[in-house]
Amino acid sequence: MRLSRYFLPVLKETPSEAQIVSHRLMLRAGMIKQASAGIYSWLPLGYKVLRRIEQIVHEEQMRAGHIPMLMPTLQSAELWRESGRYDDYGQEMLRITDRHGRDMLYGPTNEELITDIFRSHITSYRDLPLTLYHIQWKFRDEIRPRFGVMRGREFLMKDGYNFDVDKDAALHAYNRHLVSYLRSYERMGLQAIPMRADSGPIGGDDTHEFLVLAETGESEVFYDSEITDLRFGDRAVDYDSVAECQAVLEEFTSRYARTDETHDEATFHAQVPEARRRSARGIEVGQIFYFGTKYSEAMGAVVVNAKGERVPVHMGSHGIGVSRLLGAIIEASHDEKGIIWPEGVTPFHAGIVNLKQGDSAADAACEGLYKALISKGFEPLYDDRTDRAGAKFATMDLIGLPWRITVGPRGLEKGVVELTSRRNGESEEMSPEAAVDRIAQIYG
Ligand code: P5A
Repeated sequence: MRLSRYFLPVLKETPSEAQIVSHRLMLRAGMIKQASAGIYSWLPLGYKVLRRIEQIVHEEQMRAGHIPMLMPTLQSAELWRESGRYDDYGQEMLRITDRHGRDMLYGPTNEELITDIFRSHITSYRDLPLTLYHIQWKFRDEIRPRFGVMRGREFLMKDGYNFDVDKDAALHAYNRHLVSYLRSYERMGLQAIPMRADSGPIGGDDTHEFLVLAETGESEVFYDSEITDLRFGDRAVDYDSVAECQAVLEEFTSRYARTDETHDEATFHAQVPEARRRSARGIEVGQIFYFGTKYSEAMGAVVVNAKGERVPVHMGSHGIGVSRLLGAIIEASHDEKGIIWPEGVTPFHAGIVNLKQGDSAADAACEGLYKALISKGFEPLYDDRTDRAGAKFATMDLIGLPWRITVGPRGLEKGVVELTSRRNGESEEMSPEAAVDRIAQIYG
């Protein structure tokens, strides 16, 4: 993309309505624009990162054997009356009446809709296990939408639903989700810690929230500091292996880590030596639930098991806050100049800054780099405007591309350009060809 032809409405001023750094930076970097309270338009740069996060989520869900689909945003109130949640959900639910006077709602989650799909088509344990998921907009009429995309009213969620013949099989699905979530967050450059939590309106007793530690997080958390040393890393887990998935669950959840809803001071003291006790704040970027037969019993989602008995199907649901993740990543990765995107989610792989637009050698070298990167499958953002160098650097720092290639007539006389890391500011001179190779290596 050439910046002269892109739509990147960066703001010079710090927007006064934004209280936390990720919200400020998303507005300043021209990623989002508020449409109304808690509802945002995703401008091109923000949309690009959103799509990259979605892509990682899709890849990791499919790797775990979960099946993508798409359900609508608007749902009929009937299904929610069947489960009993129509009244329970209260004012958070946006209720709509259509022209025929039918009660509709903008889905805050999809347990009812997916259970209805399941009961219409599946009657035998032979069709299980089954996990379906989608990435779709949700609406919750939050009383205090704030912090930009962190607590929106309209927000993008990946929500997945497992259907299993009994509790053991459903707990394996729970563990599989935990493993796939650990992998997903690490690919986004985040450490998200599973913590025992409360299940709220979704239901069930088994639930973990995934929290990214950050001062601006809305949740208060208590944990054993040893947990922050755990990394999922590159390990290959067989998602069909009950033992392997269970081992990961045990490794990541055996130490004390709870949100304030389930925190118990006496247990904390009994289990964790004082030097390792931590209390902090965290951003909830996902949550997994096992709720057994709560919905299947209420809605008649029944299968015939191997013994020929009709049993309600065991279920769980599993959510990732896709749009919230942009805020969480920025909270975890920024400096005073702007965002620092982890390579896994960056909107462009590298920025190209032409220090002297109009200089024939600089222009030609930038064009060469731009085309070479594209031909290798990368997306560069080429700042081909006539602005002064300082302004170009400030924009690149603000929007946070992890790598910048700077091209100027003086360097070119020696046959070099400069490759700079956004994270540590270190620069290295090299030939344009070597810069392209280095980018290829980094993203290899
Ligand atoms: C799990 C999937 C559920 O709704 N039903 C389907 C279950 N879980 S949840 O914890 O309530 O939401 C899942 C994740 O969505 C994000 N989230 C939000 N993001 C932005 N703004 C909001 N108002 C908001 N509410 C929830 C969180 O990341 C949460 O973990």
